[in-house]
Amino acid sequence: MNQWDAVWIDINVMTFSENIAEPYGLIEDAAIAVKGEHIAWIGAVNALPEFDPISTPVFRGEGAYVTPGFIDCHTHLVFAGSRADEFERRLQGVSYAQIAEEGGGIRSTVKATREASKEHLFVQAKDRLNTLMAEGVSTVEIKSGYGLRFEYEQKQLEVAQMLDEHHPVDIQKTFLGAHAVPPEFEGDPDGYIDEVCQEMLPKLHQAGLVDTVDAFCESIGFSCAQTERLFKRAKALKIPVKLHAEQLTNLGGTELAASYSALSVDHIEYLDEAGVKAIAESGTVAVLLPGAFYYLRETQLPPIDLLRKYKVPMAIATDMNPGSSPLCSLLLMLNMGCTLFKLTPEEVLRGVTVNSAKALGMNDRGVLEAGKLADFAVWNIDHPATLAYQYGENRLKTLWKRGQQVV
Ligand code: DI6
Ligand code: FE
Repeated sequence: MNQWDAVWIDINVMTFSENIAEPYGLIEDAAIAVKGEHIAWIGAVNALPEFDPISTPVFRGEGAYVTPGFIDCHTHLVFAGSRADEFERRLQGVSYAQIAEEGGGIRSTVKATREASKEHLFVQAKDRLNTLMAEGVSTVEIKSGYGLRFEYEQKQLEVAQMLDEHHPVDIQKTFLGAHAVPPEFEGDPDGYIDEVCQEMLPKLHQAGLVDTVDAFCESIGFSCAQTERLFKRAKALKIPVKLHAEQLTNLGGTELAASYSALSVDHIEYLDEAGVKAIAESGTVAVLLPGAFYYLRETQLPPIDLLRKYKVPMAIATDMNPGSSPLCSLLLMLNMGCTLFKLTPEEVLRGVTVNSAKALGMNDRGVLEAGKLADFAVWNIDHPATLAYQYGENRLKTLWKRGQQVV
């Protein structure tokens, strides 16, 4: 007889497994058995093997739908300060790029984040993480990039590390030292990239604080040549890369990222067909960020039809940050992905599960199959598309992380 730690019955499971041809990988009237941190068995309830019903807790879902725990694969949620004043200015017609050129934007958050204590950053970031978790999120990527000097980037990444250790949500730590040129290197982006490549990255990596490396490749950020120097260094250290690319203009960062087998390229509103082909070949995930598109009132849509044509996996994330997406809700991104980008509810839900796991290079989660982590969310809904269709009524009943109930 099977010895399991818990069994769920009376549920409909959106597995997103490639082995199940139904939309959403749906198994109706399903059961899930958990052993330790993993799924031991999953399938239709009438095929559930025998187990000891006396010693095993059995949870009844009363017809609820179950998804993999959601994965927010692009956030900047460790930061201090607020940019409400800039919001007011932008509403008066000043552009995001103009504010950045005047030394505001990212730089104003850098100032506040440098001044903040680790404890302050931790408490604020923990609240944001709790907000995401209350909507079914169980894995989050967090970028640095508001320190821009070794000691401050280290502080930000250490806070991300503390969250990973002390919060149930799993964290991937991304070094985004090449987010903006800091005041110390004003007018000398190449000098700053030298510092990033020769000092910051190797030391932070050695301290165990860097899971992946990212850069802001943009007219108001870093050039392709500068980005490539960083990618070369990351490759030498065997750290996977990803890139903020073609957000405001097309610089060709996506092709560069593809040539370094990047995990993902993110934003990509201005991506062209050559870029889409390049990531189709490199297996790079397209991370779409509808919150930043909405908040910046962008009008250029990402090339969704081309991404579909070349079968590029698409992920959706919050980009949670104080400047271009102060929106701490992945459920809202599901709705925006459909309304703004015309994605289907199934596409956006794949975008926060199976494809966002791919974007993080994690193959132990994002789908519900035997052997994967027992990370799953139980929803009080009667149709899978409800999660994308409506917003504001949070239908999460419970969230299970590595087999333990966390919400
Ligand atoms: N792109 C973004 O959307 C964020 N960073 C980036 O490289 C914006 C960050 C900010 O404005 O603070
Ligand atoms: Fe971002």
